[in-house]
Amino acid sequence: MTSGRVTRLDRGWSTVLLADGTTVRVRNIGEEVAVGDRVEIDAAGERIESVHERRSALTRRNSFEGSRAERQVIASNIDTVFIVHSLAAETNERRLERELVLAFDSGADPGLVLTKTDAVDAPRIAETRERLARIVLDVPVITVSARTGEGMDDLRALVGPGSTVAFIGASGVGKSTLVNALVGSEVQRTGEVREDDQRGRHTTVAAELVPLPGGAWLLDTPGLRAVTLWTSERGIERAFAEIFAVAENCRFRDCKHEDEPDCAVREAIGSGTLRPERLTSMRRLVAEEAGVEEELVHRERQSSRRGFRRPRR
Ligand SMILES: Nc1nc2c(ncn2[C@@H]2O[C@H](COP(=O)(O)OP(=O)(O)OP(=O)(O)O)[C@@H](O)[C@H]2O)c(=O)[nH]1
Ligand SMILES: [Mg+2]
Ligand SMILES: [Zn+2]
Repeated sequence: MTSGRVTRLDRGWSTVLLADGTTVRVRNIGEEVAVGDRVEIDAAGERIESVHERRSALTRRNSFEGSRAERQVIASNIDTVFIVHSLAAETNERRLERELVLAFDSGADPGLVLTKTDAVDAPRIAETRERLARIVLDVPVITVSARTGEGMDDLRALVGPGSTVAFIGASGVGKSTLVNALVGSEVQRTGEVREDDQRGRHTTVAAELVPLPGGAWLLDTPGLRAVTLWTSERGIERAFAEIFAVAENCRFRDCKHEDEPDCAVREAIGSGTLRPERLTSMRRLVAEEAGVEEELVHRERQSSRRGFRRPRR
């Protein structure tokens, strides 16, 4: 048996990088495989025999309207997830909140990278940083330009030797360009953004793991059209930590912050120390994850009635 790490997936086939630096393409029969997985390949070198337990996994709900909830592991065994937003485009704060929950839920540490400093002026950078810092709280924020190299050393400093870092974000924000800048060559194809709204064209179509000379790994992902959540471990609590901190002082442990007496969260909103849209966002995300949870429980009941195995989560 040979051990290796999955660097990309194509319809049932995995590309696996082996310890000697060579890659092989093998079938993933029977095993659910994600980019970033550490795997064992069978003696014949034809298929993946087992997948090592994941230290962390970026997991989202993969489904379109009306279809049932399916789990999609975007990438695994990541140490740091960089959430990438472009300073040259309107920053979508609600999207950022979702990405943070996704990142925290993965078990990796998030960082926020604001790209394209060369395309905007200093006041715009300062204003955006300040506005987004109120959402990301203690998460480190760095501003970079892959074009001029500004801030790239700050980013490099967050990529520890031997660690795996992933870049997630909307199409066109500059994820692949960052990966290329860090690697020092054009390993990832990049694409122009539309002039009017700065949207990208989904140039990267599959997650891909790129090894760095220093032993670190970079994971480029396709721009996620929708950041859909799977069931949470602790992501929401961490992404909305300021609300949970205030809620410690609500009279009731299970306070919903609706019409209960002595609700510290409503008081904080009333006095202006907590922004109401944060509570609204949190509720929306809690409801979304509860929906997935409910569907899974429902499905489990149905399948146990039919004598099926419980779906893996
Ligand atoms: N001005 C400027 N443009 C940049 C910078 N980084 C990336 N771009 C441009 O932004 C566009 C999109 O970059 P990509 O790296 O392809 O974006 P992506 O996030 O990988 O997009 P998808 O693969 O579609 O998800 C390209 O035209 C890049 O040249 C930067 O630092 N400054
Ligand atoms: Mg890309
Ligand atoms: Zn309350």
